[in-house]
Formats: sequence, C-alpha cells, structure tokens
Amino acid sequence: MPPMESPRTVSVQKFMTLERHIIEGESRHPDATGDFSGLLHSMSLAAKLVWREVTKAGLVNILGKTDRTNTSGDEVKKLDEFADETVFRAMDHGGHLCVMASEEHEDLLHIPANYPAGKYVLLYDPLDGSGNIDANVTIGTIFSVYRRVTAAGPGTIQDVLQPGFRQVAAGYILFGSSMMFVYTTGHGVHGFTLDPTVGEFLLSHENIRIPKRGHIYSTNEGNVGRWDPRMQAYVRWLKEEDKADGRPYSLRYIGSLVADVHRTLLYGGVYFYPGDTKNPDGKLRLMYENNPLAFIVEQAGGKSSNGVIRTLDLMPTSLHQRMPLYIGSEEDVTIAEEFLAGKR
Ligand code: FDP
Repeated sequence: MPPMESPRTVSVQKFMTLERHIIEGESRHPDATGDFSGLLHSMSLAAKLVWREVTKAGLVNILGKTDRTNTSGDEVKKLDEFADETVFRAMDHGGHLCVMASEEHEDLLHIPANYPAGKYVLLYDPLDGSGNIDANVTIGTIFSVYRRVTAAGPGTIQDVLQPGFRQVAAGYILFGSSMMFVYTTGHGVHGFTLDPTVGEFLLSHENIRIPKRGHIYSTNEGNVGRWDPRMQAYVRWLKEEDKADGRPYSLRYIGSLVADVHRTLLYGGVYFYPGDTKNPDGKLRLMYENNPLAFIVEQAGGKSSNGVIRTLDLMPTSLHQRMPLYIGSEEDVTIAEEFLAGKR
C-alpha cells in the first residue's frame, strides 16, 4: 500500500512579516532610534485601512465623483479623498514626520501643532490610477520618504523639494487581486502580500530583480501623433519583426502607473510617458510618482530617466511639477534614450 499522503504540508520557510523585515533592516544601523520602523509601520496600517474601503467600493455608495478637481486638474473621486485623509491621519501623530505633501493638495500638509515634529518628510500619491476605480482595475498608493534638511520645528518647502537621490525609503501599495506592499530603503526591493485571514503582510517577493531587458512596452500610444518624431521611430522599431532581437515587443497598458510599473518590475521591459506637443512635460508628477518609482526600479537593477537625465538626479522646482518618465529594464531605457538622442 502506498504511504498515506499527509493532509497538510508544513512549510519549512520562516514567515517574514513586513514588521519584522523593517525591524531587522533597522537593526543594521546601530544608531537607529526606531523612528523609521514606526514610520513604515504606520504606512502599512494606512494601507490596510485604505484596502478595507477599496474592497467595499462596489458595495457601498462610495464610488462617484465629487464636484472638484485636484491641483493637477484631475477629477477627484471619493476614494481618493478617503485614501488621502487616511494616510495623513495615520502619519501625523507618530512624531516621525515634520511635514507631508500629497498629490491631492496644492500646499504642504503640516503636522498639527499638538503633535511632535520628527526628522522625516513624507510625500505621497494616495490613490494612483484612480481613473480606474469604477472598472475594478488595480490602483495603488505611492510614497516617498526623505530626511529633513532644516534643523527643527515645522518642516518647510526646503525639506520637501529634495532631489530623488536623497530618498531614504520609497514604496507602493497595490490594491489588486491581492494587496501588496513593495518597498525599498536602499537595500534592494522587497514585496509583501497581505494575508487577509491574519491581517499581516508576509514576504512573498524577496529581493526583486528586474530583467536586464524585457519584451513588453507600456505607454498610452493613443498620444503617438503628438510625440516627437524620434519617439515615433522608437515605437515603430519596437513593433518591427526581428526574432533574434526579441521583437516585436508586446504592448501592455493598464493606465495605472503603479500597476504598469509593478508588472515592468517583475517581467521587465519599459514604461514611458513622454512629453508631447500638448504637454511638453508629460503627465506624471516628479515628486509623487517618478521619484519613488525610480528609486524602487533602480534598487531592483533597472533604470529611470526623463529621456536624458536620470530621474533621481533631477532638481525639483515645485511640488506638483510634471516630468517625462522612461522606466524599466536597464537596456530598454537606454535604447529609448538613444532613439530620443537621435543615435538610432
Ligand atoms: P490617474 O489619472 O487615473 O490617477 O498620473 C495618474 C495616472 O492615472 C497614472 O496612474 C496613469 O498611468 C496615468 O495617469 C494615465 O494617463 P493616461 O490616461 O493619459 O494614459
């Protein structure tokens, strides 16, 4: 008789929760105060609260537009507002932050005077891809953390307008078929998936590495007629048949930046949102979208630029400035830059 199969298999892998991962990461720094762990922990709490609302979106009457637009001219939906407030309220009182900035607000978000000011700065896009909410498509929260540059007291615009290479952490939370928390503190990129039965994020994607070259391009090609002819030539090249070179590329465009970049991180390839004749700087926001995603993709071995200059080296001039974005596999971004420079 064959041996009876055990009804349950016991995994020998250790469970690594997000919290434990953050604490173990911080313990590498002997002078760490625990501030940073506290900050990321609060962020994960905000994520769970937003997720709870996102999963209820079709059930309660929370979908639908409010009657205002945000500072970037986009329609603001109720879930955007909920996410925006939730992140702020989860982060305002921990004593970790001196100031925040959200894509949904024109001005800085100050820490209430009755709470202590800390040494970090948080920038966030509360619900990226919100145009997709009604269609039940993956959306997400993107965040970026800097160390303050002013000495003390309430944070100022100087603390916020720092180039991306100064980020100390960045991450995104994906609200998709499952919820994922992906983050970097400059020591690789790690992804955690929420186990809803226990309410914990468990390490599911350790040390994510993006392929050096991929076979997918991701862009809103509907705008091609407004692009620079060199950009148009690049897209024609991507579609040409050349088996040895892995062409034609496949086109995948969700229209949620955070989801398109997440797929690019896992499968490789390139995402781009170029400038065009209507919007010379493109659509995406340097401080809330490009910088955090560039930090993550670089940490995974990829590349990000505005077509010419490395994203993380760009000096920001205003909170909501837009910037073209070319991001993904190192070789793919380099090829796009070569086309833009007229070298191909
Ligand atoms: P959304 O306006 O739905 O929040 O920058 C915001 C963004 O979505 C990105 O997430 C998305 O990739 C992009 O805009 C989509 O822009 P297009 O509709 O022009 O493709």
